[in-house]
Amino acid sequence: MRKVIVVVAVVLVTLFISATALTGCTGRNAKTPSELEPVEITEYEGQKLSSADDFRENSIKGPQYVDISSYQLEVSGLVENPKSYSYDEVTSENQHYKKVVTLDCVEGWSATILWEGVLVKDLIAKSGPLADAKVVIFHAHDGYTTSLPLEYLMDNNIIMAHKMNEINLPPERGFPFQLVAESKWGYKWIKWVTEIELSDDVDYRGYWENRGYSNDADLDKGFFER
Ligand SMILES: Nc1nc2c(c(=O)[nH]1)N[C@H]1C(S)=C(S)[C@@H](COP(=O)(O)O)O[C@H]1N2
Ligand SMILES: [Mo]
Repeated sequence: MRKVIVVVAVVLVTLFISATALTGCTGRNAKTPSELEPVEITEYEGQKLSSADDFRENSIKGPQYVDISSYQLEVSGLVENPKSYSYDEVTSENQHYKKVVTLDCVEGWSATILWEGVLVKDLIAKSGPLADAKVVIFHAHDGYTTSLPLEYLMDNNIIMAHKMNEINLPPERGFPFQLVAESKWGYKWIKWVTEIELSDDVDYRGYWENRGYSNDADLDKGFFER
């Protein structure tokens, strides 16, 4: 008999707690405005922007659909502390930066976008680059790779973007992250970034670089190897 009373009491207390929790929750929801899907902006500080739809999708394996619940960004190679971050850790634990930058593809088209994201140099600093590290090799979900000098990334505020024109990157544009490789040809703007690997391999060549495109990829020089 005593057992039955105890069980009944426990059930009642549980019901009471969940009821208050639920009403409390409903009350809060009623007061908090619901976020609507943000809309892509077309102009920023007087400058006309291109749209996320203005890109020619020609990635080596087509658009990648990254499962964000299992996604991890690795910072690896010649660092004191290799790290692995979730999407939320990258975007909530680092200062965000915004900049209008134009992507120029070797095919002759370009797109001017307001990018927003975190600085690659902040992520690298958190892992502590070793003295031998000279190059950063970026890896992507589709197997694509490209590399850039560590110095270029540390001396410039190079953004790894999760937003373009105030919306989250669409899957075709590289969600969760695209490198905004300012002043470099489009093939350095790696999409669907999964790993930032510090290396001493100054001769490393990424996917297009290995197929004849300049490893410097400076916009003001040609894109074929001299
Ligand atoms: N992972 C990955 N990133 C990539 C590519 C790719 O094939 N795979 N293509 C590159 C090239 S050549 C360009 S011009 C830019 C923009 O390509 P998009 O128009 O297909 O978005 O993404 C770059 N980043
Ligand atoms: Mo390109």
